[in-house]
Amino acid sequence: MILKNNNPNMSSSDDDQEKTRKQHAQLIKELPKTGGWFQPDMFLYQGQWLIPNVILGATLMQNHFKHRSADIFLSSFMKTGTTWLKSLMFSIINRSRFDFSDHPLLHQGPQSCFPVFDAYISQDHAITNMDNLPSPRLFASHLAYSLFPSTYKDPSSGCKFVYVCRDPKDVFVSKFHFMKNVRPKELPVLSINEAFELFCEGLSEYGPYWDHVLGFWKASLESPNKILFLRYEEMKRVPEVYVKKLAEFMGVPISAEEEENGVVEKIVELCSFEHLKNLQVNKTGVLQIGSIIAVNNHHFFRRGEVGDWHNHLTKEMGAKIDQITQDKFNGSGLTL
Ligand code: PAP
Repeated sequence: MILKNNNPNMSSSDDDQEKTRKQHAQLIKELPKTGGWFQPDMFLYQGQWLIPNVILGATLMQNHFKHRSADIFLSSFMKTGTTWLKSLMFSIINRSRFDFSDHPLLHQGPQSCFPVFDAYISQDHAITNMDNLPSPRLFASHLAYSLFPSTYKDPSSGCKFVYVCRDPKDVFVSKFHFMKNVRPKELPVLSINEAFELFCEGLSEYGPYWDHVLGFWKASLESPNKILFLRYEEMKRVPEVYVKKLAEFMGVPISAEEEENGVVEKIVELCSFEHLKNLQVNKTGVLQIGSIIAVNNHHFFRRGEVGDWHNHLTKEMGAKIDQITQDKFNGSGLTL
């Protein structure tokens, strides 16, 4: 069953949204399912493995979300650098509003900078609340490119995506550790070997990983002004370059005067892994992700390194992921 994709610019009443929620309950019953990493079940919805609440989020977006030309989605697969990008994008766009020495990031942490769209949209009144947010609105999402409404993706809409990808070996290791911390105790333990096989088969939330990346990669080739495609490893190497790129892409380029005043370095420092990890809010705070799950902020800051997979995977496991990556990306022009 495919839910009807209405024009997201049409106004949508609570009744219409209620209809989508009811259809969603029926939809879930009809989708292929398998065991989840964070919940008992995940379901294959339009090519992506998702938990029910996120499928509801996707269908609400497809049917009721009213986009604006200034909207920017931070899109990513899980564990590819979302928290970092959130901090960077928030501090870049708000750099003249806040003093670096008394910045909201210091007190609230990156997670509260802007909504985790996939979970937030299904909450009561979320669509109305999003309608009331000032432009430019920033949202973070792990949804695949193919799930976004065509009206949002149309180059004439003006809406943008910032996409960040990462070496899948490090993504797997990061996701495995995160899962160990938040997987409900009632579920059987998922060993690293079992999780590895599932990840390689594409069976993990928001997976398959490679399809997720390819979706945004291909779209970024077609519309480079609409989709900024970034790599975590490159950003770690030269973060200053990417602060400038992000600012340019978001329509708020860094001026020569700002550069002279060290604004780029201040943003890099504010958002650095070491700085954020050691803030009190990120040591003790808790993120409530929709009604689904509450996660301690410190779980979003583990190692923040390139190549940590060497400490957790065998050479053979690394080679297996590399081979899948090579096969999947063959002919796409994409290398990681
Ligand atoms: P999410 O999908 O749950 O939102 P996400 O933020 O995308 O997670 O990824 C978390 C990873 O980014 C963690 O990687 P690790 O497990 O390999 O350590 C986390 O440590 C890393 N990370 C968080 N903040 C930063 C940062 N400021 N700079 C670099 N890496 C970061």
